Amino acid sequence: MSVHYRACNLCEACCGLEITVEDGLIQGIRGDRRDPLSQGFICPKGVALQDITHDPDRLRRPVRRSGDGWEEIGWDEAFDLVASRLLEIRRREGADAVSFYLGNPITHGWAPVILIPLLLKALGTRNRYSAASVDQQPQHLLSYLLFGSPLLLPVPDIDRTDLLVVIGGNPIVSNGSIMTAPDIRRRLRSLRDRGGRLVVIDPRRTETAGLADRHLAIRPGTDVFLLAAMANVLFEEGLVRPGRAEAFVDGISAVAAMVAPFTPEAVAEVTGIEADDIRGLAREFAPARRAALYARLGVCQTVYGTSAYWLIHVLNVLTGRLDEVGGWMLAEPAFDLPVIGAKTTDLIGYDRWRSRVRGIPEFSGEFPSVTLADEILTPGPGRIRAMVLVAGNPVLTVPDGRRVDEALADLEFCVAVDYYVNESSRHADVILPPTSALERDEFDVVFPAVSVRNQVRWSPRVVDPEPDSRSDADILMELLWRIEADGGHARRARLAHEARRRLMPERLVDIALRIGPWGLRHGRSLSLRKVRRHPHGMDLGALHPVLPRRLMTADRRVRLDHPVVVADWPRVVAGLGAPQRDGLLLIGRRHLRSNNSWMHNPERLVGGGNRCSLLIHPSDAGERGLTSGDVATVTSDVGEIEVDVEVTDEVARGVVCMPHGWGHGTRSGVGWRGAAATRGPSVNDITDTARFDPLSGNAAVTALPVTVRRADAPR
Ligand SMILES: Nc1nc2c(c(=O)[nH]1)N[C@H]1C(S)=C(S)[C@@H](COP(=O)(O)OP(=O)(O)OC[C@H]3O[C@@H](n4cnc5c(=O)[nH]c(N)nc54)[C@H](O)[C@@H]3O)O[C@H]1N2
Ligand SMILES: Nc1nc2c(c(=O)[nH]1)N[C@H]1C(S)=C(S)[C@@H](COP(=O)(O)OP(=O)(O)OC[C@H]3O[C@@H](n4cnc5c(=O)[nH]c(N)nc54)[C@H](O)[C@@H]3O)O[C@H]1N2
Ligand code: SF4
Ligand SMILES: [Mo]
Repeated sequence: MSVHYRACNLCEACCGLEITVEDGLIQGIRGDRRDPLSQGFICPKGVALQDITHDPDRLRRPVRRSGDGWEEIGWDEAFDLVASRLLEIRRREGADAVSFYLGNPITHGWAPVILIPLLLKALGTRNRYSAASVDQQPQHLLSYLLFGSPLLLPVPDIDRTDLLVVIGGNPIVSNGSIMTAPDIRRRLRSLRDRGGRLVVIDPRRTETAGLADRHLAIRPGTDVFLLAAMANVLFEEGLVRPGRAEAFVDGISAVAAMVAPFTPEAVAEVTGIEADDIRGLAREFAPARRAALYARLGVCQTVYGTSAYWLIHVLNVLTGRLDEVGGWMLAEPAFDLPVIGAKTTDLIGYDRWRSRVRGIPEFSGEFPSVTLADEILTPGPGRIRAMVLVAGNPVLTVPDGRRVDEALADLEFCVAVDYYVNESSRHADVILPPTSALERDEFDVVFPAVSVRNQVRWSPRVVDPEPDSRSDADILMELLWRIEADGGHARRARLAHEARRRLMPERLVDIALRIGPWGLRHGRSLSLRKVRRHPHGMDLGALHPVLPRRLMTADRRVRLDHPVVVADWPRVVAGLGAPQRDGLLLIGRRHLRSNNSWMHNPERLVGGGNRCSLLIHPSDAGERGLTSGDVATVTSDVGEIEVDVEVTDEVARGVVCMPHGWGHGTRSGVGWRGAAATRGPSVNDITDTARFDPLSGNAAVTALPVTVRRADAPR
């Protein structure tokens, strides 16, 4: 029996795990009490890593499509086949004919983060898509525009604040997002124990709202108006005090003019929040000794995603929270990806080119996922003919999933780097399955950049991978050199490959740590060796002010009235006066035992409260003759689905709510048998690719206009 310590890599909380192993089999997983950040906290998904590791439904060898089934093939044969098909299509149809879709788990491992940019460069394709454009692209875009790097993402200094306003996030369930703060419940409780306050703005009385001093049930999709009105009050009432930020922030007076039309009275009706409450919130927020406004998906996944999230920055800046203790702070990670990333890749930029079919701007070298199916299905030069799917499931996670399904089926060639035959990888010609998380050494290069305390850790593997298996790193490196070898560069490509193998990950991580902010070059002495001496993770302390030093804009200043935001502002102003549609607005939700589309296979995670159901307010249900347990038909402009109903006043009137990532049973040929036996549709079968934030390209999956009726009622 041996005991191992490492970080959980399933979500952004990165909790410390204590894992007991006997004869190569995991016996149990608990929270690591000696982890300085998570202090023993764990959620049910962390425990279920055991099931993922030993899941018999997981692929362990490459498979190739044969007839209507799969046949196992050797790794070399698989790599050669994939590389030759991708290269043949590139030669025939051009570089943009080969496309990538990168799923959420790619950020939970060093290998995809470091290697995929190299692969994209080698392939030379502009057709790159990721889960980020159904998620947080407004945040990255604003960090790029305001601070100069998409990864300079401020987080609320939750452990030291006196007032936290959470807008469109449910950290008690999501465990925090773009905010690595394990055991959020403990942190929010201690905020209240020290006399602080928590305010939640959300159309649903969420689990986080349950802990709050105040919950405001906003009408979905209208945060931009509420936030603009709060800024308006600050200007009107002389509450603007940017403090130290005044020295490096420009454009504050221009912002005053932008928010002028948004008086609390002007927005009260559309937001469903009374003018007095809006004033009260601004008046409470501005003078608080330490305060932060934090927002996530509910704000990003709207047609005003960038403008609304911009106002989160604006309000934090106007009240002197940016870069201040207890406010809106930036981490300084030991592996400084925000700086290294912005300096070493040519991916970073905005609107340098536009998508072929719908003319949507690229951001960071990506097009938004709302246009992926268009680029596959619309004929013409530059059309996507081959896809590389890495750790994603766009059929269930991208709007209008039925069309994504159709598009993937239409490809000439598709390869998936994934260990499940999911609703998307079932379209692949070849699947390359990596080892699972606990079978690989890991070093997190992403989440320390959004952590509420500076921290670093090396996570050694816990169980040995099966013989003849490959990690994500192995797979991506093998594909990379084969692509680089194209056109007679075989020798050079092999040499580069061998150099990368020697460098990654240990030496690369060590170098990055030594030259990074906590390394030798800065008079501190962090190295990989030192980090490895801390098996429970290394706490580098509370966040400290880093601005303007860490700004990466050309003039090292923040332009608050950024022209990109200003140019789109008339749309926001017009939106305030636009007529409202009849019907209901659909929002999403997450469950503690779910993880997007991919953790529904372990039995211990599904069932009970974790199910795909439609929440509807008693009055709305009554009007439609619906009671809990009935099946409802939910119809959008795109299509309809049938879903079990739960009547609850947890959602406001006019709002219905269901989770995404389900619908495994409605599509044939998937390999996760447990998931396939679950009930409920994919909400993305009715979400709409026409609804997106035109600045960042982010999908607007929340506030979807729908109608609801009993499934057995006449149309
Ligand atoms: N309607 C609606 N749609 C949404 C959302 C919503 O709130 N509402 N949320 C959006 C958000 S925030 C996100 S992030 C996306 C997620 O969208 P995706 O990233 O497309 O979907 P996931 O379910 O995260 O897919 C995970 C896949 O990665 C595989 N995987 C897991 N670990 C590894 C690994 O270590 N290596 C490899 N190679 N593969 C691995 C799993 O087997 C699974 O097949 O969904 C988005 N879609
Ligand atoms: N257990 C679990 N944890 C997860 C995940 C998971 O699937 N399961 N997914 C992970 C991923 S990929 C991500 S990106 C994060 C997301 O992290 P969060 O953003 O915290 O996650 P959500 O629970 O989707 O929270 C969004 C909240 O916005 C609210 N909302 C919807 N529309 C609006 C609106 O128009 N305005 C306002 N103000 N609120 C609105 C919803 O009711 C919901 O409470 O969670 C991560 N953690
Ligand atoms: S909250 Fe759960 S899934 Fe997220 S890191 Fe912690 S144990 Fe893992
Ligand atoms: Mo996400």
